[in-house]
Amino acid sequence: MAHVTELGYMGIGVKDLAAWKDFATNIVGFELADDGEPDRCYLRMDYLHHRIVIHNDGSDDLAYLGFRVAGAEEFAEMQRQLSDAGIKFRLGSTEEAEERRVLEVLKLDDPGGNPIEIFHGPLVQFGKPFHPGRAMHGRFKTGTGGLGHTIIRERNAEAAQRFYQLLGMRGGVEYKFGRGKQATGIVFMHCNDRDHTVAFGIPVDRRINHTMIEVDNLDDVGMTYDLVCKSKVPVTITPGKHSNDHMFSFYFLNPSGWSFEYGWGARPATYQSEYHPGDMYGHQFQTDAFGMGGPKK
Ligand code: MBD
Ligand code: FE
Repeated sequence: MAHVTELGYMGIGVKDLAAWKDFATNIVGFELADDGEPDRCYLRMDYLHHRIVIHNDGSDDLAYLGFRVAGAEEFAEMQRQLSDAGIKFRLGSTEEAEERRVLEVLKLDDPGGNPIEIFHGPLVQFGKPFHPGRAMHGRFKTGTGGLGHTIIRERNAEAAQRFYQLLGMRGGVEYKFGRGKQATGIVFMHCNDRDHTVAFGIPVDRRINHTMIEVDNLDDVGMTYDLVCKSKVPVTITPGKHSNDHMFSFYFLNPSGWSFEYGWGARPATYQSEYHPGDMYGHQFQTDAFGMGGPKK
């Protein structure tokens, strides 16, 4: 069975491209890359050509998630797997693969209607070392864990879990609130040592709730928190530590109105299920960050 190995890239649509370029470089620390295409620009985190594509399309929402498979064999196997399961997909043209700077790409939708791409062979630019948009103590932690993780909208969590299992991910409920018929849970799916690459099961007002990016130096979380506060960027969830991945992180709003989670210090996936009643400490909601109630004051 072929399986995806990481969230390799994501595309987002934005209303205010100028605000995004400033925010992405001067607040988050991404490197801006512009290939002279009038409708888009790219954000880098490592040697890959890009990790995020910003499309100037006005949507202020997720455009697509790009999941990587190891190579051409796995890419062929994945197509058989999807066909056997009756999942509709489309093989991208040469031009569509080149547009994403990958060797081959498939396009499909997940059960929540989120556009999904499966690819292999990203363009890696070892002649262009990552240069952060503003000073950083360390670097973004991508490696075998990929870009990071993202919480997306799914109306049917069981259908979504089956879909991501078909892509080769594993996982299930890691946060469970309440008991019996009243119980609600959040589902976390992994495909590498990152505890989760996609998660769902909370109400979200658009396709995406947040994307987590990880740094390898705790001081960058502290410095970014100060920078966010000083720049009057809204903090959505205060610094704290998650019970499942042990990430020390905080959340802040981007110019599109969904959040980035900026984290450090995660433990590897446990590869055995366990559940948690909440976080270890901190992580106070400053807004209705998960559509689960107003600010905790
Ligand atoms: C996470 O990364 C997260 O965003 C939430 C809501 C819970 C646990 C881990
Ligand atoms: Fe998260």
